[in-house]
Amino acid sequence: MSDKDNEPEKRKQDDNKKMDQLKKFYRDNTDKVMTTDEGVKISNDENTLSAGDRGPQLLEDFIYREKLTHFDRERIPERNVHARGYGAHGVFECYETQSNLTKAHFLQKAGQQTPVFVRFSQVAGSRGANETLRDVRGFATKFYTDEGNFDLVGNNIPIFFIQDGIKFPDLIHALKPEPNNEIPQGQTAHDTFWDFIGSNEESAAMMMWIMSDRTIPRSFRTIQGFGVHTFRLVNAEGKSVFCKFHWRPVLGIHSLIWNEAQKIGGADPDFHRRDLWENIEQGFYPEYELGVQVIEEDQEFDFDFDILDATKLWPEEDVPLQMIGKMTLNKNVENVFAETEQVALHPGNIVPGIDFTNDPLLQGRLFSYTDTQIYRVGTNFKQLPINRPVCPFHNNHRDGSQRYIIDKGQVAYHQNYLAGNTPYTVPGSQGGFVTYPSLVEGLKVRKTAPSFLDHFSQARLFWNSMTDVEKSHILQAFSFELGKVNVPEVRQRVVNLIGHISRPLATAVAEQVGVEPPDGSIKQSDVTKSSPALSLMNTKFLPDTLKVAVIVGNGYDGNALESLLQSFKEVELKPFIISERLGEITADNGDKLNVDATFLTTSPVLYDGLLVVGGDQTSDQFAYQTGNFITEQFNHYKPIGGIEEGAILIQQLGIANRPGVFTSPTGGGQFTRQFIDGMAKQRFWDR
Ligand code: HDE
Repeated sequence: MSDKDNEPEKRKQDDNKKMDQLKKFYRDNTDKVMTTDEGVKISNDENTLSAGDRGPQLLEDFIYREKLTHFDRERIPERNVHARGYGAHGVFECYETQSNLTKAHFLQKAGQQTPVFVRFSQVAGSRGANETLRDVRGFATKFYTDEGNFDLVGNNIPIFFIQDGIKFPDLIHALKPEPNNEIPQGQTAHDTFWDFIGSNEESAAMMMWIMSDRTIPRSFRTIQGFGVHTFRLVNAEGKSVFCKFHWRPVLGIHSLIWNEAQKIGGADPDFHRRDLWENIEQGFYPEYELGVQVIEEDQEFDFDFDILDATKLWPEEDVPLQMIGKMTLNKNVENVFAETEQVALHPGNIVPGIDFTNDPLLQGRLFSYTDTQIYRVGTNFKQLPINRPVCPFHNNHRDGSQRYIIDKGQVAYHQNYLAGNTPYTVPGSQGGFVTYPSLVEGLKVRKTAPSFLDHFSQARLFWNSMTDVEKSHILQAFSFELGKVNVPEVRQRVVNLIGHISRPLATAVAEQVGVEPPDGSIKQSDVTKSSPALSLMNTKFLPDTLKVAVIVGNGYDGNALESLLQSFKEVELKPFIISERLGEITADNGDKLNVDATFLTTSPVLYDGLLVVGGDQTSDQFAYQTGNFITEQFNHYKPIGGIEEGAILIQQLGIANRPGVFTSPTGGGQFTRQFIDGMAKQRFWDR
């Protein structure tokens, strides 16, 4: 984590090729005269030109016409999936040369830096959706390399629902709000989604992942990212390996719990973007390591799944993850529309040293992204500042709506004499992209490969890898989601599908949603293997940047709190002072403290832990509101600390001896340590 006051770190924000390029397009309107888009200074921007004080308005008013016509066209179509998203700039740094694997320029030297732009998103919701809905999160990165843009357009889940892109519109039509009433927004808990799942066995493994806590992340800063598909890496000698890309968050992978996620949706529908924006503004730069899993060409068929099947992961225990670099997000955008909304990410954007495989889902994506971007942003979307590469780019593409590069000269075709046949192509030895010559043979067919037909082994592997707590959350998730499905037969079909993965789970879900357990003809997968890397309980637990609600009232113990806040700062825990009203509160020693939020303007679900300090001049209402905070934090398994009057309030609720609840009459060293360790642990499931 970067230090807030670390100036060199902060300066790095603007110091890369992409930012230099973008800065040329910034416009600062402060202290400037207002003009029309044609540059004419404006004398009055509040009244339309009218015929007399009370008369009709005049069509000749070019100022009014320009303002309104522009406003009328401000919106562009939202992305048909991943519409709600949030982006940031950063830098990727290579740990050491990967030249044995790839000739990709940005992976050749230790310490080599490449500017990046990342857009996180949720799949189902429209642009205004609440951000803590249960959903897959997109994790899409544009690397502005010296040899062109490489986009890693991934998700926070390593597999996908379907095996062939032709089914994508069906999946999304089922997932989106139902077309007859446009309900529900951004959620999978409805009939058509579960009808699709129950009718498509290939979605079984993904079904398990989306019912896990992965789909209710705590923060964009605590999600993993996966390229999902099998790509190729190709080195300078032309040797190729199969590869999967992973992002791993330095803070560990952390999630919300369902009840909390639902309440946050009301308390702060912008929860994830606010978290990302605030942390970057404060200099707490989110970091993610990039890792690759590699399978040699001659090992392609050594696995009990097809490595081209996007509904399968490569267990890390079988194919280890090698960390090759780190990304730091260190700058918020200047303008969300110009940058985040207009960015066009595309899995087809690759650079020499990276190539595609025959993964049919990847192949399907290669078509769709450019197509939708031309529709959504326009023919010349690649010329927009956020999308253009940082290396030179020249070709014979011309014209089209809103083109603003002015290509000089009379020639716009290849094979010419007039311009010395420029722009010219170069062979692979000089950086020209050469497709890896993989062997392809076979009949033209429309069918699923037989090697893609095992749908349950990895669903079972995932289930086997979960701890009891995670399993109970999956059961609750199924019970909620299917509980919202109106047609019993749809619920039954999903329960039957779960029966192939775990009969006890299917039986428990059936009981919750009022249908029959799977009948005896349905066989549960006999896979016994597990992959510990898949459990969120095996991630890292750090106190850094966690939010502590600190409830304080007038007459609080000034010395005790001062010392606690100092200790929080040292481990980058972020305290938020909560009290009855905004303004200042006064300690017993005369110290003053500024209140960040009141019981009315905030909510316990927005904090990772709670410290109750209280004060000896507080009201009954204060005690009542504090009690609500404590109960909610307790029910969500979060750490709770109390000193002075706060300790008494906690004792009165009868929870002082429960796991993760720390009290002390006066605070002090041991209490501070216990509380900070408790914060790092984040949840006390044994409560
Ligand atoms: Fe996408 N997907 N997708 N997708 N996807 C889009 O492209 C599509 C898939 C992903 O922040 C769209 O520009 C098809 C897998 C992300 O701008 C669209 C198929 C994965 C984003 C599209 C898939 C993703 C998108 C909508 C099946 C994880 C947001 C707007 C073959 C590896 C990128 C747009 C951003 C966006 C199509 C499957 C991730 C319609 C046809 C698998 C993160 O083109």
